Amino acid sequence: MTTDFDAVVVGAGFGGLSMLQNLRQLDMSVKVFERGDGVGGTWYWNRYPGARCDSESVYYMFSDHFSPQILDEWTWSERFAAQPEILDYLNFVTDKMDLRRDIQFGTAVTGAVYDEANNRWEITTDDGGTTTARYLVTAVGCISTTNLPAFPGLADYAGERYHTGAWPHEPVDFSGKRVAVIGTGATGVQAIPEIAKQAAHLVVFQRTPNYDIPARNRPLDTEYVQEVKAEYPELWEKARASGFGLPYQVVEGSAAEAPPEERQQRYQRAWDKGGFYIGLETYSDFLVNKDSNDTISDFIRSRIRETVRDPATAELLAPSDHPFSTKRPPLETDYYVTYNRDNVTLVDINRTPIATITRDGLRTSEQEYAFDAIVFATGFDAMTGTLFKMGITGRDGLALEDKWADGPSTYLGLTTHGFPNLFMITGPQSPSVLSNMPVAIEQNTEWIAGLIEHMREVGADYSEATAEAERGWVEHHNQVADATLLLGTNSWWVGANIPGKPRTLYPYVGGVGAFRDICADVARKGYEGITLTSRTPVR
Ligand code: NA7
Repeated sequence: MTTDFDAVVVGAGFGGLSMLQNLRQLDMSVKVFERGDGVGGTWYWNRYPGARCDSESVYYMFSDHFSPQILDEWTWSERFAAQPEILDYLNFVTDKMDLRRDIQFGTAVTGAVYDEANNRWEITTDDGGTTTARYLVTAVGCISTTNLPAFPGLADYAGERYHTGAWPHEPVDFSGKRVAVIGTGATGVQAIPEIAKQAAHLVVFQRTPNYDIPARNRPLDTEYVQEVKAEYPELWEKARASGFGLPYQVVEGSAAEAPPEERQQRYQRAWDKGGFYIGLETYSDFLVNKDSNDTISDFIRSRIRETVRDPATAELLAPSDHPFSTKRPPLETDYYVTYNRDNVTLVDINRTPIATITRDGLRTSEQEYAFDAIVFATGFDAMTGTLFKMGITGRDGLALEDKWADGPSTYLGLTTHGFPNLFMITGPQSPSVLSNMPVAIEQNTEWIAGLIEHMREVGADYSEATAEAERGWVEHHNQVADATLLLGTNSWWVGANIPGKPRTLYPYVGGVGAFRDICADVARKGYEGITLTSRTPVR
């Protein structure tokens, strides 16, 4: 069996599939390792009830760059696709492009060490195998290492226990059961209404309320889909040049300076339309102007108070500790109205913290609860958690985890000094989770493939970001982040959900289009900031 490849790619979600396809076009030998037993990444693991994409499905797919044929052949059934349909799509893509034959499933990477003498990466896997490759590309996703907080007593709990990010493959039936959900991020907001429909009683433990926007999901009619398909070339170009990877109509202007009636009308129109339009197509300064942000935050709080019947519950659900969009605003379907059901209770764990998990349920500072099942919707050690678990070690025995002990340091989020020929897809300090993901991913994979092709042309087999270029990128990244309100809010975007994690903005907030231009400029200048040489010894 071959154990040496031109490239090893880790992960077979959107990122891994796109990278494999791009590298194949360069006639490279590629091996993909995927820890799941199928393709899909995030969509393979997150099978909890209600799991759905918050990007509109017609834009949550590979673009015409990847395959115009697939773009034409695939038709989504809903405005926001549910997890099973996205997984079907990714399987469809995999089979259409015959990608499966290069993917080794059920195999996790346990180590990846740069071998300086041979200018190759040595990759070890949990099946005991060792594989070598010139290039190593991580396509491990941004939210792939689950966060299970270390609640005291967790080991003693005797009931059913689930984490939304590692959901069983068999359907879970909550009928007639007493269920707890801990966590009200985008995942909890999707799962809670579905679980409430089944459970005898559901208790939701909330630490921080979010500004949840109505999704207004609906089946897609043929006419609309045909219209979108006809416009795809322009729509994708628009998405690539946009701030957040979506082809929405950017409306410049400050909310704070707008007349109140105009503001109200715009907010209401976008609210009625559903989806992220309210943040993206009304005014453009929510992330940089607190006064503007207050206007939209107030608007959403009013909608929550209108919807939730019990005033005390409504007050708990109305966020006041952070500005809108400084944490990821979830899209909701029946979330707020779920609290009008008789079988649902909301507990504020800021006021009455969870003291311990018990054998039969949990105890807060105020009360004992018994549960048949506890669902942890407690999120992920995002952006760096999975990279650190892989044992990536660069030049001079430097571990990635040590290099980034005080926070990530990258060049364009795609490379990092000291780790030759290592490329990261949607790495920290790239737009990643602040983009509609497929758009960010395609830019990353195309750029990486472009660099490798260029290396061939100039006879190089060694690439490494210079320390100076990296310093420049980190400085720019931080400057852009500092100009926003994002660092002031506790969110997983800044690592606040994981005790001890360095606080810094993990994704790049300068915009998808701006980032694309910067990367294109770097490429045009012969990959400025990256040392390209020939190092492989002649055997
Ligand atoms: P999130 O957004 O990180 O949400 C996790 C939730 O769990 C959130 O409400 C947290 O409260 C809560 N949480 C986390 N740790 C604890 C502890 N220790 N005690 C109590 N509550 C806790 O993860 P999701 O899976 O919902 O969404 C992740 C992304 O997936 C989402 O942003 C989209 O991009 C798709 P907190 O808000 O931290 O106070």
